[in-house]
Amino acid sequence: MKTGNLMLAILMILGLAVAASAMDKDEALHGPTAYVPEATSPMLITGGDCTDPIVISSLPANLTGQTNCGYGNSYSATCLGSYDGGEDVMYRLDLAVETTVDIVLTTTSTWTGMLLDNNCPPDASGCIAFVTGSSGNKTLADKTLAAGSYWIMIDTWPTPNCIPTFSLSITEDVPPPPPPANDVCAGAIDLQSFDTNVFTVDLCAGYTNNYDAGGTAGCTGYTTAGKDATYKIYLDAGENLTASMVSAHDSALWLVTDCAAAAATCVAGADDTLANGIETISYSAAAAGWYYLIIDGYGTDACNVATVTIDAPVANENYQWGGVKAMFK
Ligand SMILES: [Ca+2]
Ligand SMILES: [Ca+2]
Ligand SMILES: [Ca+2]
Ligand SMILES: [Ca+2]
Repeated sequence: MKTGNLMLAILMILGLAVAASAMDKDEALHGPTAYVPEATSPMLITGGDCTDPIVISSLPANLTGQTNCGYGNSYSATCLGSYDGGEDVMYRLDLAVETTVDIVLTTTSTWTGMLLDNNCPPDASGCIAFVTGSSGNKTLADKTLAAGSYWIMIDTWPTPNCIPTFSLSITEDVPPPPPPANDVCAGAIDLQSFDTNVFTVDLCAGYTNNYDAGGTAGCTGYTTAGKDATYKIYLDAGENLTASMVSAHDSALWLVTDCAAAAATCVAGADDTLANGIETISYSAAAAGWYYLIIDGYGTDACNVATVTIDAPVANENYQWGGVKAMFK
């Protein structure tokens, strides 16, 4: 019939237009898509669909010898795009507390996809995360999930219609401990709280690089891109502070009045020697106030155990540094 032919022609043109606009590199590589008939009744196999997922309730989970062949194509309108036309297997991850996880699909199969979502069936768009690709393993890394249940679906862009064998591992990311409080000036340690004027600090023990004295225009003459620790001391106008440090790395130390503008408010700095050299600063307070001593280094993220020696005024009621009780007015 004429109308029928016209409709067919329109559909063909529309189809070609859609195909042309959606054609990307993956599609060009993949070739024709095969169609796996969608499962119309519940799959009577654990993992077959959302009603009976494979439940993972403790971590780490290392599931080897997994497959989705024979699990049916239950879902093909998910955030995986073309990568959900094959058979799919569903996992449910139950978390009792907020957890940061790494999810890794290991397989030699091609055209595989993996999604993570808090809904099942998975959302057509706006999954928590997904990963697809023509080859290789698939990783969803560093996903921080609140307590609750999550679904992981593993599928293919046919062909292949399914993945004969794969491994799924879910491991908890244990974040590194937070840096010491005196990594930044907000947690600077008052020098007069020490019972000695010589102390060590291991700049590699969680400290980070927060402060840079700048380049040639800065008060150390060089950048201080090393990891830094902060100390503070209250000086009256005219009081002197002498500080030195030595470390196996190319160390640097500097004294500032405002850590938020450390380079600009630096009043003394030293980076005159290389590794194992002694750096010394001496400063006579121009005004009363808190001064922040930054124990630092030259190289990017450089660190080591540093030995710091302080000569400074100690309040009369707080005689703690046996050898340095003098006021240097
Ligand atoms: Ca599917
Ligand atoms: Ca720091
Ligand atoms: Ca630094
Ligand atoms: Ca140095």
